[in-house]
Amino acid sequence: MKYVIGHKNPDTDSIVSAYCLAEFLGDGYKACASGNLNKETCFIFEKVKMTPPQALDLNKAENYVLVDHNFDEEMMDGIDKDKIEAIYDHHRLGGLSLRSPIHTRIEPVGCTATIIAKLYREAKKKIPKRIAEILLAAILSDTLEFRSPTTSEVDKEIAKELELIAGISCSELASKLFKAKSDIAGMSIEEVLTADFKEFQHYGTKIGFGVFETVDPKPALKKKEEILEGLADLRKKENVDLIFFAIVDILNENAYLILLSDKEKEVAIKAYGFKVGEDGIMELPGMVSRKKQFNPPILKTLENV
Ligand SMILES: [Mn+2]
Repeated sequence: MKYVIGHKNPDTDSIVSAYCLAEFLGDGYKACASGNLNKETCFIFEKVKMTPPQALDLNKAENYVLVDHNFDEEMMDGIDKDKIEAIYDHHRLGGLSLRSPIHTRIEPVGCTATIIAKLYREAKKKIPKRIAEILLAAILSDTLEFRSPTTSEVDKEIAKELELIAGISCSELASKLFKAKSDIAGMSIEEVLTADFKEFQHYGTKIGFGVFETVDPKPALKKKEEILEGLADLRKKENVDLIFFAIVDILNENAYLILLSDKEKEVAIKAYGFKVGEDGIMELPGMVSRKKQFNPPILKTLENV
């Protein structure tokens, strides 16, 4: 069996794209969960009454198809890179070095699910209703209902088609998804910090960057002290040099960057040019996207040290 698999700490796009691409490719392909599913992902699979992908024994895979990532650091531990046969993604290239040629489909769109929907369209294959609904959910989730600057015209066009097939409007589905996404009840601080946590290396510096997207940042901001303790633990555990955590206010389109120590403060000030408040938090007006807004200035800052 060939496994279709997303990145570590999977988000809705990683799980949905793995599921739908395995469906599209058909016989011989199976979607595999790349970690615990977040509340938003659980919500959408429950809503359409489908069983989400399960974790599988990675050693048993004949081959892998990666979705929604291409960085070494984001791949599941235990993936044999010689067995990667294809990558479908919408992230910048991360310097992956392989021994053999593979298929790649990487496009600068807002969501991997958009690329999966395009595959159906190109093959003139009808998208089943429930597949349309989960693909639409992934697009709304990754683009924050088209608010994120990662959004492309293609995402909007595909979403319109999916709305019709799924029989649900973007605004109705998005508000349900965002409610599920914002719910931190019953989650430990570590779970909140790592639910959407990515690691990467640049010019010899290891960086961890967690994001929590919410329709109401207040409850998370109230937990600032716990978040700082959690970040200190996580920095040690993940052995990263710098650790950042952004609470993203989806509806007001801004972010609160929690800065653990002077090291992070210094880089954040150089990168973004905003002041750090007395509470150690930097407000980032108009910024919501790690891929397009949070990360690139940090990379640039590390290049110029
Ligand atoms: Mn994605």
